[in-house]
Amino acid sequence: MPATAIPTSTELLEIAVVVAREAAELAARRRSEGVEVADTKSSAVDVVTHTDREVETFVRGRLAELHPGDGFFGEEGDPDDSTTGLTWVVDPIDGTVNFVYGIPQWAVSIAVVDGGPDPLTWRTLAAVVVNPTSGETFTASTGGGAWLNGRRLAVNAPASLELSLLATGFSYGAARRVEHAEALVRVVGRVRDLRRMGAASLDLCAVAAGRVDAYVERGLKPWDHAAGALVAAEAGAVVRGEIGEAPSESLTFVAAPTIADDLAALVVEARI
Ligand code: LIP
Repeated sequence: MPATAIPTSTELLEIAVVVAREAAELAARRRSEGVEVADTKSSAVDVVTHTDREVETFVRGRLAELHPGDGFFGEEGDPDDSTTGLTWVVDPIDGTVNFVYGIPQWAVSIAVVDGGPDPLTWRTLAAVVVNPTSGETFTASTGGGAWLNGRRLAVNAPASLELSLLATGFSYGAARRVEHAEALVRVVGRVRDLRRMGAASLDLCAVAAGRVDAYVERGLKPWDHAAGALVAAEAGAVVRGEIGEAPSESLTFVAAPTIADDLAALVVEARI
């Protein structure tokens, strides 16, 4: 592809899948060798491992080889500005605490967006989320649908909120975790049940795959939701942040269309 050509979403997805699978192999190998925490970030429980940093450096380098001039916006390192209009949004290990504990629910999450590193204004073109432990590769491209290992995905159509399975997550800040838990007390009796699986990208893909009916979390970083949000949207989910906005650190709201309005009302009523 000539360097000046504007790549299609499909071409970008092909690059994302190749790099994400290479990164997933590296991360899985490091997991098998034993994982060490390198540092903490926003709190004593917000950890970063040497593998987080190693995988992000690997992904950054491979994307620069395959698509030079694009921007890079990852969890662990400084952003690179884009000279092409495209920016890669990367969480090298989403579900870091699960990764540290050896819980098989963590992922390499890569999205490519048209625009700069602002989730309120970018347009996601392609996305891949790889769970190395399960061997599952979730993919999506704008208008190209959502897929799991080559199988087309579609969200559930739950008959009511009371029959819906809701996934969520908690902050690394203890006070915010308590607030969210108090709000969930006002929610848990209004839905089928709750699930807290520990990796936002896989939670969003779970909505796409019909494994849960909705996902709501406040405080996510852009790299947590960038890829999974496109997978969920292309599977037919309602995907938004605050009313009329895209997902952001303020709110990530993703739901099967049949319950989206009722869940939105419950989010307000329960003061999530
Ligand atoms: C995590 C998310 C999770 C959220 C955690 C954390 P990380 O991302 O995937 O849904 O509840 O607080 O943000 O830190 O593992 O990349």
